Amino acid sequence: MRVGIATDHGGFALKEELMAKLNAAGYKVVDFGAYSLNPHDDYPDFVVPLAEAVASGKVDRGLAICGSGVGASVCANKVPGIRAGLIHDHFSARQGVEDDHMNILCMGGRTVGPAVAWDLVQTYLAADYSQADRHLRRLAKVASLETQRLKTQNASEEKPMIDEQAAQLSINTIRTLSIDAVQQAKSGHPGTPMALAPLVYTIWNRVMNFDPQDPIWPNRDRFVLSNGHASMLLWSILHLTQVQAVNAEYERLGQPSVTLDDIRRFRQLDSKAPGHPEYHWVSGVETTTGPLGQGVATSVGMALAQKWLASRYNRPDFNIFDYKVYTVCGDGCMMEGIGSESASLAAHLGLDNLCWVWDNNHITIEGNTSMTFTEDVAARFLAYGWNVLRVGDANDMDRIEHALEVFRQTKGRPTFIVLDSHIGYGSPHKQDTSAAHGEPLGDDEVRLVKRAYGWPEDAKFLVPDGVYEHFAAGIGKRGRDARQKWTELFTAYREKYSELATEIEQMQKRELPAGWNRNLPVFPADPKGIAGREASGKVLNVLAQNIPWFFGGSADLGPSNKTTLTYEGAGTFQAATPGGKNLHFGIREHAMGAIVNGMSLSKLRSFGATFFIFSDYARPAIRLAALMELPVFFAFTHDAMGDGEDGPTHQPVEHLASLRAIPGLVTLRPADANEVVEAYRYIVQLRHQPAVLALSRQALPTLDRSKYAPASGVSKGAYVLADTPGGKPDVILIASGSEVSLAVEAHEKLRADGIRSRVVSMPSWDIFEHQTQEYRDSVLPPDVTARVAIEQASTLGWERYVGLTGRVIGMHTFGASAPLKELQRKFGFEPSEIIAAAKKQIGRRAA
Ligand SMILES: Cc1ncc(C[n+]2csc(CCOP(=O)(O)OP(=O)(O)O)c2C)c(N)n1
Repeated sequence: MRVGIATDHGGFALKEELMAKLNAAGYKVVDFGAYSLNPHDDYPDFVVPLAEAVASGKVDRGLAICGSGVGASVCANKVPGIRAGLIHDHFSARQGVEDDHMNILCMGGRTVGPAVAWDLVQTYLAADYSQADRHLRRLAKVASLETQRLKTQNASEEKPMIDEQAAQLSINTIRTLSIDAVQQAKSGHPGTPMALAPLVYTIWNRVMNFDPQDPIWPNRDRFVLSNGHASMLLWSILHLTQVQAVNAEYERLGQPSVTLDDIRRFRQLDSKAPGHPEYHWVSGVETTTGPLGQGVATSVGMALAQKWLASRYNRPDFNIFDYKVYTVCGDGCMMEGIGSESASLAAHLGLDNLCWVWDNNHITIEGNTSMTFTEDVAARFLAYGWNVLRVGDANDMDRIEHALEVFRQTKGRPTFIVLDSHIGYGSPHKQDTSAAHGEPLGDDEVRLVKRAYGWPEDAKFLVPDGVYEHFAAGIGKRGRDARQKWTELFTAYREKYSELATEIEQMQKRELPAGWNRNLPVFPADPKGIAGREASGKVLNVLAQNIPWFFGGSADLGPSNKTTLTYEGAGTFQAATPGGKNLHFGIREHAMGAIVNGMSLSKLRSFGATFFIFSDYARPAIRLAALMELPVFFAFTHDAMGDGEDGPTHQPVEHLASLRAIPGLVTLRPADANEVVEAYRYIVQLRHQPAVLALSRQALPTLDRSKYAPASGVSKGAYVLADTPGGKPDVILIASGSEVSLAVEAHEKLRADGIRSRVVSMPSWDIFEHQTQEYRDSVLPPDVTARVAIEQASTLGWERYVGLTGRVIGMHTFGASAPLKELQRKFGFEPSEIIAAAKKQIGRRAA
């Protein structure tokens, strides 16, 4: 028997005790809340959903509790089909069922103790309706009261009934498009779209403020599909709502972003319905998802951005930014660590504009989650501080809508909705099995499913008459009205706050404000110099003042990374101070990466920071930044052996090679303070590329730029820093970061020995690779093959620049725990080693 239970604060403790006992006794218990003890909650919010579930047969019997039990019984009895009784004694608990067919037992949480309550519950659940004539007669009279009332109601509610049919038709269209697309592609994930179509329908057509005509309207509500493998949900809804395509220049193209033909060509080359949602490829996709957990974490960044934008730009009567973020996720997102990291931070920051809906279907690829995932997820989110709601039936749109309404009303914390669903809903042989997760249903099963939906069995990619119109009348109209209202509001705002309006417009196009580069420091020559991270801190503080929407923070290493914005008024971002520009991510590097991405997707210029070694922890998000072409950046300090005594756990070796391997990511390792400035100058002007800065922990000599070439060469990725006048060099020394000054020292000694050497500072392979062949040849003349590269990192890939016969002084092992000087000696990062290598190279050529 399925037993539903609900209470407000008045019976919270009793409910918990009864649930434990019911579970132990083998009943299937559905908990309708409350999920936490909140003295301000209201019993109808829990009792009515329970009563509706009893009335519709979703649960067999109900238990409703409030302080006295009176309120619970009064409101339960308002629901048609409910016969609720407030019972305090054993006799009535039995009699109420046998005579009056009672289907909800109400109790007072403050009037019966747990032992009596358990006795009442057992008695009530054990009893059966007697069906004696006189009781049937009496109940028939009671029922006729309800029938009369329903008749009058239905007469005045004819239109919603039609809407209900159109809604169902639309939902089944999403389902069948998904099924057909996966079947045609012979790959993909049909089960989750079949289950979640009502959710996505409800969010889009009933709730979200999103104008399909303008999918980049700045104040649109955001929808993130974190379980990206269910992409057919997104392609179906983008198509049915006729979301319009936009190009990279933010122009509307006057054509749908996803056509029916794209859906027919799901997962095929050039289709706008690829395997997973891809930002930058399909308009209307808010972020690229697929690696589970990235979407939920990215949505935290979007919500954080809204809070900051509202704080800076909203004014009395001008709610320029008040968008909400709706995120759909599955078990995978809940299992991944990044989901936990970001959920923890979202609650700490009180992001009440953020709603995650968890598809609680108990199925992943390998089977039932009972194998791997048995924690109480709702309790976990309660412990984080989220507002936790449950919708016990993924097909119940009213309850979904109600939960989303509760989200919109909830202040001070994000909302987590547990949505109980059936993967592969409607499939006679595959529903609730992992077979529905990631493979086509098969032709025969598709027919059976369509039959179950009341769909023409042979129809493929069918969009029935009226479906487009239904969406146009729902989200189409609501979104258009909302955007028009906002546009008018923004016009008035521009009149009154023109400077702020200009900022918003520039930000939206990823432009920089005038004077963004004023006061950038110039560092005088200094043999002692300063650390890369120190120089970076100074530059960051200038840029953050020049560019209002430029900010970020560190994963608890701000004082080491030197990323703290220290100027007056910079502030700290917290729930109570959402205008602050210093973010504290806590020790959550992976979430930091995704949050920085989410902020950038909301058009902020965002950055994150940690030690370079821990870039590994953020790497999947950095990779997505590159895939999405987002201009985020990461200030990674302690870039090599400079960590010295911390030892090999803290000394990056393979990280440069690994990040250089990410397509589109700009990796920069500046050699001195002025190169740091130039690196930032380059990065800040990027509009569609992420960047990583590898910065030294230790002081590096500030090179004398009157003697050596200017640091502006950084913008070319590599440049001739020091040369021997009068012709071709005998040997080229190529270095990055802290090794450049060693190369310069070696160069000076070689020169003194009459050897013509050239030093090339190469802070960025990526940028250098984008220069003309002519420029590259001018820096690294092809006929000078005596070459030495010096970099405190894995040598992997350096043969590209030194050739197969060149020498690379780099790392072939992990580092060690010792003072830097000793490590430099041990691993050969000394001028003498470079000189010896250079001479050998020249000798090899001569030989
Ligand atoms: C980080 C990551 N690991 C593994 C996968 C491969 N993968 C795709 S879907 C999936 C199962 C996800 O289960 P769930 O989130 O419950 O989705 P549902 O089965 O409900 O569709 C896995 C392991 C992935 N996409 N991302």
